[in-house]
Amino acid sequence: GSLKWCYDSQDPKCGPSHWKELKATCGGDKQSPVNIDRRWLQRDGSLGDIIFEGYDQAPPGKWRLLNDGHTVMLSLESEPGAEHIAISGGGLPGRYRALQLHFHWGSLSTNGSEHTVDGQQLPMELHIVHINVKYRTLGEAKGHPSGLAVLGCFFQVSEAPNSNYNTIIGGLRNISHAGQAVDLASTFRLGTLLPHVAQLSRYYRYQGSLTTPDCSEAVIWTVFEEPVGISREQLQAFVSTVHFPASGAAPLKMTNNFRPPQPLRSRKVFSSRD
Ligand code: B30
Ligand code: ZN
Repeated sequence: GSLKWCYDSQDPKCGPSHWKELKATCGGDKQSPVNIDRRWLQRDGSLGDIIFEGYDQAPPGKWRLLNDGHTVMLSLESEPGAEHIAISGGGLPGRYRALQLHFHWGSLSTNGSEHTVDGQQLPMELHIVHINVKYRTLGEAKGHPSGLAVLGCFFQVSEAPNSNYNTIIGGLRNISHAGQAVDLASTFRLGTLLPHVAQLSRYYRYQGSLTTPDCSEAVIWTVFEEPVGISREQLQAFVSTVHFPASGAAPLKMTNNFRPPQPLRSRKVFSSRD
């Protein structure tokens, strides 16, 4: 797509409040992210454990990390024959294959996430994007309310660095400029990026959209309750290393690449546990 959208930190004239002028869907009734108000959660006993396939093995090939101009993205599409990474269960209507993961972050440790909990923003949020295996392309999946399933993980500042993020963070210096990509030095088990296994059964679930234009309302959202710990220095590596596409003279640091919470309207947010 060639939609001229951006974040306010780049230029308020093309920031999130203007996206609906480019794409009417961005002003729709089922937009993401949302504030998760814990007072209004609806317990859904049918939301059992998510089944993770391939999250436990490091894939044999290389993984490519990309600065796509608005986020840092790791492509997870496996070459034919390679191990497939997928999720199912957890109330999802089928099996979903992993496409990519990416991050949204702030400029201070007090902002950065897209979803908020009781009005509180966390410093960063990871999204792992999956496509319903019954659709062949992203374009096709975007036309269906259960076409995509995104897993969202919050981060919180921890004293100790989180070594599970060393490979990704180590790659950032090579994708400082928009359009740059790097093959990571090593692969790793995707599951190591998630909260502790024992906490993965605690999540929020609601029906929403992509959080960037075209804002397709095609996403079953799963947001884990438990944040992942990451040190201040590791967070700072995102803030200070990666840049938005150069528009003026000096390249602009990639910060605050999050969309603010959108109206919940008639939707409910469900929780898997009390
Ligand atoms: S999110 O998880 O809701 N933030 C896309 C996938 C997930 C989310 C947002 C967008 C997506 O696939 N967008 C269309 C393709 N993108 C590439 C990309 O994956 O993100 C092209 C683009 O935007 O122009 Cu960068
Ligand atoms: Zn995202």
